Formats: sequence, C-alpha cells, structure tokens
Amino acid sequence: MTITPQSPVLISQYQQSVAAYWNAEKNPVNLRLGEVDGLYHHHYGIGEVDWSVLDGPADTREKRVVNELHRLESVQAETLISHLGPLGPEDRVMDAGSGRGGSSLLVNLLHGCQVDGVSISESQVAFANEQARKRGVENKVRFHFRNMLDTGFPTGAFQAIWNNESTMYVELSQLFAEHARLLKRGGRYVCITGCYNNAYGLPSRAISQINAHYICDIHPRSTYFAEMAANRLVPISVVDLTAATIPYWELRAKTHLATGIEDAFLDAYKSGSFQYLLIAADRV
Ligand code: SAH
Ligand code: GPP
Ligand code: MG
Repeated sequence: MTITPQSPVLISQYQQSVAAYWNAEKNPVNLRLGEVDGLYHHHYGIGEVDWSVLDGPADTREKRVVNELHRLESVQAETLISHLGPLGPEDRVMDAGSGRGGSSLLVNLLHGCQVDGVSISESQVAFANEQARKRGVENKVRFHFRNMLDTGFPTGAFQAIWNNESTMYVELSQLFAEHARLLKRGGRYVCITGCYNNAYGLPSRAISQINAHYICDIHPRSTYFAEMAANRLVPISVVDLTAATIPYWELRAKTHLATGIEDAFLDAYKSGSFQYLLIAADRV
C-alpha cells in the first residue's frame, strides 16, 4: 500500500526539470552495467582497475569492460554501506535519492533491514520497485515517489539514512534538517558526493561542465560540514575518495560506454578543484 504524500512532490520548476532528466534517462553506461546482476547504480566507481579487460579478443571486450565498471560501482556502494554502522533485520533505513535502487537492494541483501528509497523520478521508482519484486523483497524494500526535502515519513523512524550522489540536487540546509528529523538519536548519516574544494577557490570550468551535464549544483566542501553542524549531525569519518575514483574515469573514458563527460571529471579531479568524499555522521 502506498500512502499518498500530503504536499506536491515537485515543488519547483528546477525539480521538475531534474525529474524529467531521470524519467527519460536510459543510458547504456547505466543499463548495461545493471544487467550484470540486477543492481542498477547511478553513481561512479572506486578502487583498483583491472586494465586487462581492455586486452584480449575484441568480441568479448565489451562484456569484460561492462563487468569491470559495474564491479567498481558496486565497490563504491559497499564502501558507503560499510559506514552505516551495525544494522539488522529490525532496523529501518532510508535511501535519499534512490535512483534505480541498487544501493537499497544491496543494504537489504547484506543486513536484512527494511529500506525506504525516495526519488523524484516516477519511472525510477517504478523500475526500482520492479527490481525488489523480482528479488522477492518487495515487503522489505520499498521505493516511493517523494521529495527527500519533505518525505512525510515519521519523526525518528530511521536508524540510518544515506545520500549516494544525490546531495547536489538540493540545498543542504533543507536536506539535513529533514534528515535530522527522520533519524533516531544515535542514528547514522552517510553521503558520498562530489564537492568543490574551497582551497582551490570557486568552481572550476570543469565543475561547471559537470553541473550543466546533470542539471545539478555541486556544493563546496565547507557547506557539508557547516550544515551538518547546524543540524545535529556530527562527523565521525571523512574519507577522501578522489584518488580512488580517478582510475574508474580513466577506464570509462577508454570504453564504448563513454558518454562525453569523462574528461570533465578527470580534469576537475586532477586540477584539485573537485573532490570525491565520503562523510559519515552521527545524529546526536
Ligand atoms: N543514489 C542512487 C541514485 C543517484 S542519482 C545511486 O547511487 O544509484 C540522483 C538521484 O537523486 C535520482 O534518483 C534523482 O531522482 C534523485 N533526486 C534528486 N533530487 C531529489 C529530491 N529533491 N528528492 C528525492 N530524490 C531526488
Ligand atoms: C548520476 O550518475 C550522476 C549524478 C547523481 C550527479 C553528479 C554526481 C557528482 C558526483 C557530481 P549516473 O550513473 O546516472 O551518471 P552517468 O550516466 O554519467 O553514468
Ligand atoms: Mg553511471
């Protein structure tokens, strides 16, 4: 049973344009990878690359490349999940900006928890619910067409909440206020995000290209910590994943799945203007 939220889900023309992007998105770099094991990710990869996938017989190269990019994106999701703290079947967790549901399904698979994913894309929500049904976990993992800034879920309902590459679509002051409301005291918040480096200055050209490509607004590193502090979220781990994600982009740039944004990411990371961070915080 789906409870219809009280207020409209899309509260601005900006959010309508973001929803339209995700409703129409059918990029092979995401769909071919998801088909590997039914976990569909809309985030990037980390870790050491097996470069041998580019060698060997041409007729099987595409399959090897797809498997390797997918493996790196799954390592990213596992890394985020490993910072959520101890979880069990009795816990309820929320995936804020849940995409096609890969991270939510993985958390349920690993810890058995009840998961609520929210996305402003109705087609993503339908797709992700279908994946949960195919796995027979539709009673534990549910995806909702809701706004993560105003979810309508009860106060203190969640042991953990995460944003996997979805914070750049919202104002962090509003997002963290809602997360602080939803989390139990002692609960855990984790995000993996690309942010701009205050020590470099304001956003570089490459960052502006990334913003234009995805219709997003990459925040400065400083805003994450300022808004967490203002919303009872106290950082416990900060991991700079920049060096760990560069090989993913170098591999992706050399494959048939490249979308054209690879050089902007490589330029942004290598110039020092952009950082790929994991931040974990306790709700106090
Ligand atoms: N976390 C997922 C998807 C990341 S893509 C993954 O790792 O695979 C970014 C997601 O943020 C999309 O699903 C988009 O619909 C969602 N999103 C953007 N703004 C949102 C908002 N205001 N409320 C809920 N979801 C939002
Ligand atoms: C989604 O990944 C991209 C984002 C959520 C926004 C930008 C993220 C930053 C870290 C700045 P995707 O898997 O849909 O992108 P692609 O189609 O390029 O693989
Ligand atoms: Mg992708």
